[in-house]
Amino acid sequence: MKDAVPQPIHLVDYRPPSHLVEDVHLTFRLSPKGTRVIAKIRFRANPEGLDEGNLRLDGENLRLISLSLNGHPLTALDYLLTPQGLTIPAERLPGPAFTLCSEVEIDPEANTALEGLYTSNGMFCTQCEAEGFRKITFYPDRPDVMAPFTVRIESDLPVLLSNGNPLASGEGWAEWHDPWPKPAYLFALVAGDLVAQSDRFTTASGRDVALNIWVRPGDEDRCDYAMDALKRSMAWDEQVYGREYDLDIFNIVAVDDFNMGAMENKGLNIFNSKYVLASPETATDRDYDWIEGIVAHEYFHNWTGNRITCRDWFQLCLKEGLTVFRDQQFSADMRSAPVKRIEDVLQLRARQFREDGGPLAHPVRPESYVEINNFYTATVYEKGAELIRMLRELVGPDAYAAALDEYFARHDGQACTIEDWLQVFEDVTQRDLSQFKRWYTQAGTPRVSAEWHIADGTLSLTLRQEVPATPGQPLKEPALIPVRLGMLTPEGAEILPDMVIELDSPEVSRSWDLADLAQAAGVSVPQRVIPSLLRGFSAPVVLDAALTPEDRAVLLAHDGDPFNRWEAGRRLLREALVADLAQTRFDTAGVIEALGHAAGDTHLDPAFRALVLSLPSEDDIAQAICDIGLVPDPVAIADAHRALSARMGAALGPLLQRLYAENDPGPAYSPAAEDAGKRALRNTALRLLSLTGDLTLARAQFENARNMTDQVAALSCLIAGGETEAAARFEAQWQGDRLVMDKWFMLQIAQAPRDMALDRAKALTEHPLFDWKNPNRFRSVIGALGQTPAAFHDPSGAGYRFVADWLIRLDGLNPQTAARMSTLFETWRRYDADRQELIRAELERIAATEGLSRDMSEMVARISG
Ligand code: 0A1
Ligand code: ZN
Repeated sequence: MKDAVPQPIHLVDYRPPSHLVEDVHLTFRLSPKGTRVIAKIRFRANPEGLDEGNLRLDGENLRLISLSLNGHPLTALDYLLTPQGLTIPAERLPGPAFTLCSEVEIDPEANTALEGLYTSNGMFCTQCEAEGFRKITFYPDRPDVMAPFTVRIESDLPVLLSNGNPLASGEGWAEWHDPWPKPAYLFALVAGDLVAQSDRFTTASGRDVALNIWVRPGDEDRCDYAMDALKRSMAWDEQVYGREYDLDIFNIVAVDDFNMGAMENKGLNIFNSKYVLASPETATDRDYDWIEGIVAHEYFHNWTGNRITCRDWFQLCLKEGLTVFRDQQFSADMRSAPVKRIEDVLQLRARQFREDGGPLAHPVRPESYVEINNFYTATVYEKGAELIRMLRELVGPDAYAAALDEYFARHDGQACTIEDWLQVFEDVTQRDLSQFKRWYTQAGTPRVSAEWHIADGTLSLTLRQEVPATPGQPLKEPALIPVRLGMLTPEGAEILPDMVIELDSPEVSRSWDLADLAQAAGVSVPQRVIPSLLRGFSAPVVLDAALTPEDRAVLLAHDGDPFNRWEAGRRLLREALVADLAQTRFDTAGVIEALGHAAGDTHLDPAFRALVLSLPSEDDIAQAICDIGLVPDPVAIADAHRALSARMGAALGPLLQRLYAENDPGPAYSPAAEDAGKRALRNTALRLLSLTGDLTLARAQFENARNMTDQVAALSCLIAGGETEAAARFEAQWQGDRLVMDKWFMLQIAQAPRDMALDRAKALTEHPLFDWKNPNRFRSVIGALGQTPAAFHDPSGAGYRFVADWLIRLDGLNPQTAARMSTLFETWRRYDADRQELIRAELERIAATEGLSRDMSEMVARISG
């Protein structure tokens, strides 16, 4: 029998809690199969509670041992127990204030979902966001109930950690107290045989903070970078946002089995070990980037998420959008800002635009959900961050800073909404933001089109917008879109001072006297102009502007805005690929030459030049083919992609050889931006050269590589070139290292010649190190196949079947990770009727699986549409 269909939860149904929590005392008697949790919770009635005053506590998979109220034991007649929780009717409560004590037993070892308290390699750890705390004890597990926690842990394990400051400890026990009221989703506990790399930080007001990164013995020499990133984050948040840390200790723990990247638990951040551990030999520059960004992200949550949290889960973007924006600002300050912006936009387009254009499209603040874990999406996170960026663009950096000061002052210690957030901006700027708010409530990526012409000495520009229909939202209102722009002459001179036009209706026009512009810019009056639109990617929209390839080449060579410079080259590459696939004429040779010029310009940052030479992804091309009304063929796209790379490798051969030779940062490895940029450029050159079929350089680099960035780059080229020996040697070298072996699994699929990837993936699932219960390993094999379009979309349907089989299997064990990966199917309507039929059959097979999780049922239903 299938469970009853889970009912959606709606934002409009929000009601304040009936009771608030004064404080919580928890005792954990840890044991892998039977952990006892004793909770003593002081409640008081919420004066703002609207219901009849029953006490409703969430609780799942808990074996109730005992329950008492103000010291009096309760019997089964005093409460109602269901699989979702426990209710004590108002008439059984002793008054508005009372203390509830409960004892429950849980089984951490059987917890394969990795939500609540679980074990990983002999260590205990927790993951409570979004609704994991209810798997630990009976509690009002909702973010608007905030309380100080005191925790006692009893265990023989040597390291026992929880939130806040240490209170006391002895042989086999430790006590922690967190004075800052917090919702249960920020609770954390860790117990294990761990070692720390330790340091200290003194805050601006002189608080001495102990910093620890806890890892398994043997990993302690791989924490330097995470520690360095943490200290830089703490200093940056003081300098840029005036935010200081507020406890005596800050702990980070690395765990191998983790569903997501990391978690911002108060004072005790828990990380997927992939985002903590790094050494030059085992981690790539990209890994270092991720570690820096994620350490910062979790740390910044201390103020945006923990001190000010969300009223309910519909407000998730309140903490996530703002914290992503803050971590993006931090990384931009640590590295090259334009390169960081390009990388962020690449991610946004690859993940969020893809989501927004398909059956899973939802507003940044959704209005309903079945399973909240399914809404930790690129839309909530990345588009959420874009909204903060636009707001800052619209009000200006000074008003933004003033608004943030006011936000922290007004709402510290509260659980807030998007309305609270926008109200602060309205109060500080006196600006009506009701139209801007549509960005939070309307799904879909707006399309902006531009037309311009010169007549009678006047330059006119018209911008138009359209917000496409999305599931459940057929009609949209115009959004408020900040379009930053400039204008160039055909010779590449800037003729219009950089400005922002607020596109706030379906159509907005501006005009300028061309002679005035020319005079101010000190150039002669041009016959035509080339607009540089959406500079810095000032809004998350798709831009249609009728620029010719020649116009784009001018922007690539001269645009004063680095983002648009890169964008021009990227559009040219995309047009070349689309023309090849659609068999239309296009001057690809001219494009390659223009890209070569930019890549060879030594005044430009090497990291930027590497981005100029990199091709759009196969998935981007599929989307671009759809946009011109054709049906993408993933196999043809893979071939065209490879052919264009090879053509670039051949046409730019001498330049690429030179870039390779000139950008060697030398034998000492530094993860800092300058050296990483050189390696990026060098390895991009290596890739293009190798795809011409000449693997000499790649072989030499593989032999001599002294860091993982260079080793992986060389290995990728060799695998793509059909050589298998290098992969075997890599395996022999690294088989004892879990994180490096994740790369090995992934590369053999993602880099394989397209007709070999699926067989490889199947074979790798038989490998003794394929531990499918570990989310990282599962993603590096099943996820890798799903992200290799030509193999996943194999016309036989075997790729779809492979992924669906494994999703069904994983769903029985770890619904959250399985459901997240079902998004591999989200673009299915792009493809031809045969492929659609094959995918539909797999979606139906998943949906019909006995005992399917709520997570997966919701996802498959939404994807199927
Ligand atoms: N809040 C964390 C990420 C996170 C989200 C959900 C989780 O379980 C459903 C776990 C972690 C962050 O933004 O870093
Ligand atoms: Zn976050």
